[in-house]
Amino acid sequence: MSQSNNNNVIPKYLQEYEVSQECKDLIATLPMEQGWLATHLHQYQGFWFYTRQLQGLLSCQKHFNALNSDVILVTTPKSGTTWLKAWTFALLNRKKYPKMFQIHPLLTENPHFLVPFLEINLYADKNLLPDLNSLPSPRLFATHLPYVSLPKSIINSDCKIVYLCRNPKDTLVSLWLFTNKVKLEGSSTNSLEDSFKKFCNGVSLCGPFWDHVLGYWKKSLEQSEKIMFMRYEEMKKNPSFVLKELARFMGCPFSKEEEDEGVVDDILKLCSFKNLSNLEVNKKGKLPSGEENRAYFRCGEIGDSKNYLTAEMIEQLDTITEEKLGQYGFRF
Ligand code: PAP
Repeated sequence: MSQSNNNNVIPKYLQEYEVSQECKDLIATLPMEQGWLATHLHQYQGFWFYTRQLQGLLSCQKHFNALNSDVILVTTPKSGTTWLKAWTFALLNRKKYPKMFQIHPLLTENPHFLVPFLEINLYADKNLLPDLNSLPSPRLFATHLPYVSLPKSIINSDCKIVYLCRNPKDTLVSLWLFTNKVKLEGSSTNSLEDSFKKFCNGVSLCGPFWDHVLGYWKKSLEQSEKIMFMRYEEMKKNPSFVLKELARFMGCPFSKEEEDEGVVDDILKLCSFKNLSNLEVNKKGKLPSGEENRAYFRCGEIGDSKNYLTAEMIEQLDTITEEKLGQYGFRF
């Protein structure tokens, strides 16, 4: 079967894309490992990216112009990206959709459709640059890029960065189950043992996980006005407090009237795992890139990883976390 015929049956996100000559030349010089989902991961600027993401990274580093009013969501994969996209989208658009349980884009579209990734969606095509000028302000974008790989305009402008991470045990298990779920039917599944080893060695999407977290943790301590550092576990345990902090950070704090009218609770309810995962669009729909929306909703709990990881695995992950982050005062 020819590549083009073959690509007709392979979802877009699993297709191998032609990358630019610049990207090919770079790849030839980079360390490479087998990917979790895509065929390869390439190590660039100290982190691991799949081929198409590397193309997008180079392109957005060169072409993305952040505006002072932009809000950039940065997450380690599987740390609650979908949830954070929903929260921030709902926060910024709450005046536009006052009857949010009747008419709201989140009721009919997946959060990933509403808040695109820079390097994975907007800049991933070697032949096409997005026109982002007509987007309403404040523009909302997402990325999984580590701090060292961010486009310079994000660092140098006054745009806001919202960073979200999650404890590495739940992150790993969520990533492992997700990649097996969205693999091509009939292809071999990743074993937990192999995925665990790779994750511990830093060879995971935008890994090493701990370096990703540390990069943003250090910067958030230096620049708390610019970078808000969030944890999935805090969102789960204290949602209304964190949502209000987030709104304040993003420059759209809740008014007393809004709080009295229950807008905080409404947004939390709209974006809850229960509500989003039960919507028709998230049960049956797909993203333009082909992933089934339901793959982004599994159980959404803290500590579910203990049902999969052995005691030794848990100990090893805890030890790495303490070794790598403990000295910086960071704990999950
Ligand atoms: P991404 O980084 O690939 O975009 P991301 O959304 O971070 O994915 O990961 C999905 C995780 O967030 C899943 O976690 P789990 O595997 O441990 O269950 C998913 O269930 C969880 N999730 C998605 N939506 C919500 C939500 N509304 N509330 C809480 N957790 C959620």
